[in-house]
Amino acid sequence: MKKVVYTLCFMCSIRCPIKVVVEDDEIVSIEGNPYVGAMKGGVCPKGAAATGLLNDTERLQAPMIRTGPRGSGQWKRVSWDEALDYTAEKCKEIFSKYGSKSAVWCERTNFITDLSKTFTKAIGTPNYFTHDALCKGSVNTACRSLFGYTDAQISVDYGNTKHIVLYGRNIFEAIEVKAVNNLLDAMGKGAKLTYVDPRVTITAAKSTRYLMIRPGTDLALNYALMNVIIKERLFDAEYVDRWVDGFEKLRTFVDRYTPEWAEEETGIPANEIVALAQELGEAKPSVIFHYGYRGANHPNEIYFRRSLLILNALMGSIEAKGGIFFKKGPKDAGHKAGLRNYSSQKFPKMEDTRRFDGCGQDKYPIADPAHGVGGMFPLAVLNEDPYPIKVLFAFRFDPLYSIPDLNQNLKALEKLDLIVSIDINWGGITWMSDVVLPESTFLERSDPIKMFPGLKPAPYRRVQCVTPRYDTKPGWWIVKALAERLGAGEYFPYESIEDIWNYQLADLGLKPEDFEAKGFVELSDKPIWWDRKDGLKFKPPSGKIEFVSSLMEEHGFPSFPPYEKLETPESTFRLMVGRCAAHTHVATQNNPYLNELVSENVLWINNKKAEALGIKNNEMVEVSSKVGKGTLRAFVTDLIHPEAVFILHGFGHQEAGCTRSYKRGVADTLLQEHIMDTIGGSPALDHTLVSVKKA
Ligand SMILES: Nc1nc2c(c(=O)[nH]1)N[C@H]1C(S)=C(S)[C@@H](COP(=O)(O)OP(=O)(O)OC[C@H]3O[C@@H](n4cnc5c(=O)[nH]c(N)nc54)[C@H](O)[C@@H]3O)O[C@H]1N2
Ligand SMILES: Nc1nc2c(c(=O)[nH]1)N[C@H]1C(S)=C(S)[C@@H](COP(=O)(O)OP(=O)(O)OC[C@H]3O[C@@H](n4cnc5c(=O)[nH]c(N)nc54)[C@H](O)[C@@H]3O)O[C@H]1N2
Ligand code: SF4
Ligand SMILES: [Mo]
Repeated sequence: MKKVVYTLCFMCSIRCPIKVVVEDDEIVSIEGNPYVGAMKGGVCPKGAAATGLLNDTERLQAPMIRTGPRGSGQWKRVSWDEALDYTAEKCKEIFSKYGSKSAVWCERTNFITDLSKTFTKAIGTPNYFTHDALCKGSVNTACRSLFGYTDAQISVDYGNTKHIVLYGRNIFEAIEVKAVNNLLDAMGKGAKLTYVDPRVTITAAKSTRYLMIRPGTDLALNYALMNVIIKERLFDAEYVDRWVDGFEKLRTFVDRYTPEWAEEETGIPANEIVALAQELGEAKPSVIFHYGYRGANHPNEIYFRRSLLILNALMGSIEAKGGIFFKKGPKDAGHKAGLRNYSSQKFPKMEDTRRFDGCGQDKYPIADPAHGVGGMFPLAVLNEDPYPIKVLFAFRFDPLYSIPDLNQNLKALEKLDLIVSIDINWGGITWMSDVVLPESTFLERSDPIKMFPGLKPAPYRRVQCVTPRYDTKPGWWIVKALAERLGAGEYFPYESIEDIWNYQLADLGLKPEDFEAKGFVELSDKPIWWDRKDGLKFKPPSGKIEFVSSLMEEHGFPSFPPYEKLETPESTFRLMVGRCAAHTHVATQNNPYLNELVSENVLWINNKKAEALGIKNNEMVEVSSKVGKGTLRAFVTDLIHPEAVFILHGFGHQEAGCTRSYKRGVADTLLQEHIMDTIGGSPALDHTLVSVKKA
């Protein structure tokens, strides 16, 4: 029998709404949800390759307990009861010695995040972190320093923009389907796209203006843009006057950063900078300086992200059509409450609230404690600071390949007494685990409902399309089963996914059946905008956008420290990393279809530099940094700045069970030094210096 299921893709964390056609328990087709116009009926290559994941014989198929040394690939297949009992016994032993705070739960935020938080609170550990700080944590902190909202609470009105500036936000390869379609629509109506990157990406190729910037110098460009915008009075004076606190401080600060000064630092001609500022001034307020997802990632990240948001504020583009907007939730749409959470129940008092990462505490006082600072994990383990960490639960996050300095990560993992991963694939962390608990894939499971705030807030639902192909379980089942064995089952008062949905929806006056027709329920018919004249709701004490941030200054961080010049020593390159349209981070390299599209990474190197080093296109080269080295093929090209080299993230897998991705290319983490933004907590993913020679 044929059926149509409206659900959410999970081949990456964008979670696009999709329509899945199923016949006799097999997937017939996957396309964009037709009720969501911006999907235009399509999905990206990874979404289309979901059946490759579903039917993969090399993915996790049953609970496993390690029998040989860590990383040897020797496993015993066990029942769920055996795996869960074993995990609980080990935990009890370890907790009796070190306390439950010795456990860390890490995850890529997902639809059971509410339940993972419930789990850590119920077992009594303050140690929970998400991928966020390793992704856009510094954007998050920058946003809160200016508006009091996180970056997750703002978004971009691509469809109505007149001019968008992207700094290494390679939107046409690091894809979000709706954003890409909306931006293409705007460009069809004449919107301009300025793209800034040391590398010519697909986005550069589609842009109206491309600026090949010296790596790591974007902040200098932005200070010069501010300089011109203020001197030539190109800003939205009425908006700035009404909504900005600290404008005079900014004016004095950027006075020294002229376009001529920036030309020397960035390599971008001064007249280009002036022309760009003038064009943006004309298009305002329908202008977007995209604040980035992860982007440049140098140690001055927090100031770079702030500079982007400040430029938006100068253009009056915050809460403007074609600019940036605040996402609205159920309350903005007139509801008394939103989805109900399990994690807001009353939990026993924690004996020790010091966190492994010092987030919101001593080490990262203003980074977001809701996500933590994941980069601190290997350091906390190795230095036993602030106390010994002994247990790791890794849920849909791979700390081995997703935190810089792979060798340091390996040492930290070796020091743990118990590693439990809840995943769908073999990967860096699953391969190093003691217990592997396989989750069903997104096509085989239902998940808790998720609220998508936005101009029209709407809860969405992921529903099971087909029966699980192997002995796997959904995350909400696994976390409850673990909690029960650790004496914390009472905080998980559900038996089925329907129980969870009904609990979540109780205050919204909705029922699970309301999601059958389209997969989501819109809480508002019209887009909700706040009134730009008097209705903007900024949260800092001044009630305004704080250029001089009270959050930062109160914690001893200056709002405008002088710009520090960046040198790349003659015989070295900045190692830049990024994504391609065919893969998700470190997770899809072994997918049969996606592996066929892109099966290994190569080293982009500038042709003149390559010539000087005697390196020819396609030859094998050795790349080395202070912390590691690797050998891969060279891609010799004039499409990259001479001071930079580039590799795709996600390759260099060492899991022998994955025959398609095993030892293909080099892991960026192997080469990357563990350098962090000391305020926002994000890793400086593009800052490491490497040298290159013929292999
Ligand atoms: N296909 C695909 N799409 C995805 C994802 C995925 O894994 N695969 N992941 C999603 C997620 S979680 C994220 S965070 C986003 C990431 O989205 P992006 O940040 O757009 O993605 P990256 O590919 O990491 O792009 C980084 C770019 O920054 C450039 N760069 C490096 N150093 C500098 C610099 O100093 N200045 C400037 N201006 N540019 C620099 C690099 O050349 C590279 O092109 O993508 C999302 N979409
Ligand atoms: N060196 C380096 N580090 C980085 C980055 C980089 O470019 N270079 N990028 C950073 C960024 S922007 C991000 S967002 C993070 C991403 O970091 P991660 O979240 O670690 O990366 P992913 O590859 O998305 O997925 C991690 C794991 O989730 C598993 N998984 C996928 N789907 C499911 C599912 O349905 N259920 C379960 N249980 N598991 C699932 C995958 O098999 C994989 O093992 O990495 C950050 N770290
Ligand atoms: S961007 Fe692609 S992989 Fe990610 S959720 Fe959307 S369709 Fe799926
Ligand atoms: Mo990310």
